[in-house]
Amino acid sequence: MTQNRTSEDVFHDSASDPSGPAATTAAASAAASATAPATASAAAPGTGPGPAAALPDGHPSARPLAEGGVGDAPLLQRLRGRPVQAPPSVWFMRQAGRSLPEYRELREGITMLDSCLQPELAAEITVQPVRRHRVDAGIFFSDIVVPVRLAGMSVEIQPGVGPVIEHPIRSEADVDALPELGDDYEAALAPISEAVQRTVAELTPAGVPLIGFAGAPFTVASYLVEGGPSKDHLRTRTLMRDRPEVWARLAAWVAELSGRFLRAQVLAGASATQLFDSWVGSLSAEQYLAHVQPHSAAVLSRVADLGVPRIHFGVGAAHLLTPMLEAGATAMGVDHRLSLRDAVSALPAGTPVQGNIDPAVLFASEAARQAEARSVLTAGAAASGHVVNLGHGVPPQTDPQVLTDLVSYLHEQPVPSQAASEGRA
Ligand code: 1CP
Repeated sequence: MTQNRTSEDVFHDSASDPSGPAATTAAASAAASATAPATASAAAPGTGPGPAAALPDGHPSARPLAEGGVGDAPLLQRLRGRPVQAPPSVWFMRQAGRSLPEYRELREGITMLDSCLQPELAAEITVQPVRRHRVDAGIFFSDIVVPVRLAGMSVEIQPGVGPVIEHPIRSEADVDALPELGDDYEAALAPISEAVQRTVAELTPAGVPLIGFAGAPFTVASYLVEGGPSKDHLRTRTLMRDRPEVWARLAAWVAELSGRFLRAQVLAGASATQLFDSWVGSLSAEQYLAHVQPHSAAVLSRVADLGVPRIHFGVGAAHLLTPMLEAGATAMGVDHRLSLRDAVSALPAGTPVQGNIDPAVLFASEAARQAEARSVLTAGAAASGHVVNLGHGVPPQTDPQVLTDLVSYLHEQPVPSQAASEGRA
């Protein structure tokens, strides 16, 4: 554990990033000062819906880097679509977890979900990949089914399988019996808030923001209905078609569950959010708009007033990019099946993007990996802001050194100009 080390020991040189506080456009800073209270102006997003930032005093995003906060960290500026003079920003989905030997060591003898609910452990696991790889953000170590457990339902994450629900939700009676999300649920979120507070106490002095996350209603509900991982989500899609009103009650319940989980993380110190709708690609645009988008919008609206960037990510969801943005996201995560260039052209101008290095290159030659990294940087430069990520999570068998080397390679690259990205330079 790190409690005997100061964050300066842990992060030494990254605390004095030579890029310094990032530049903002005149329009973006004018918008920020016009709408946000002085203490939180650095947190106002440049794009997207939502009123002025209302973060608690002392929140890491309420102060700029120069004053010991993270409000203007380059990664956050890029997520707000503001131009930044700084090396590329990068983090990896599933950067915390099984690819790290120090994670496997800490997890010995404790189940996945129990480890998420021990604040000191969850904070340490969140910080591990930041310390090792020098990525530009932490992703909170938790899981999309943690709130299901906190609401009182019986769920386990089985090694090698994923989330397994003891009593799947398949009928109207099952939906009637869903636990109420009252004060008990609020109290149950306390270990999440504590874990976030412990994490940001370590990350903030190094200028590294924490990204909070939640599972979107379709993806979480698909585990609840199927009872575990599923390839085609057939039962869930059948429920949506057969009993749309029952589906709508289930999805609304999940939206409240996930939305409150996400809000607790932001209030406790997370500076950006990501809504994972990993399995939404199995729906048509028509089904998404009718039965899912309003519920995902309900989750995102739970944090809109806090003014932190809201990233929305789905797998195989090229046909849903704009509807997912319109659910109230301010930036879109793109998986590796879609070219980042096509994603940028398909999205409304000014939409920041995140992605999308193919995880397969983590197992290919260094030359192939670096070529993919450069190509993703070039494509991303056509967007108003680009944060580098993989197109999906880090595979457990990844050699951690490959990730560390990829981060340092990315940090050495110039950010290509928009003209170069468009083939004009
Ligand atoms: O014992 C272990 O180490 C279990 C592996 C593991 C880990 C490390 C699971 C089981 N979840 C997590 C943590 C986790 N899950 C994080 C935080 C860490 C990080 O990203 O670095 C996050 C953001 C998630 C989110 C999550 N859980 C998603 C969305 C992202 C994605 O990968 O698409 C999903 C779909 C889950 C469900 C889940 N949890 C775990 C597994 C193996 C799965 C997927 C199972 C399936 O295929 O359905």
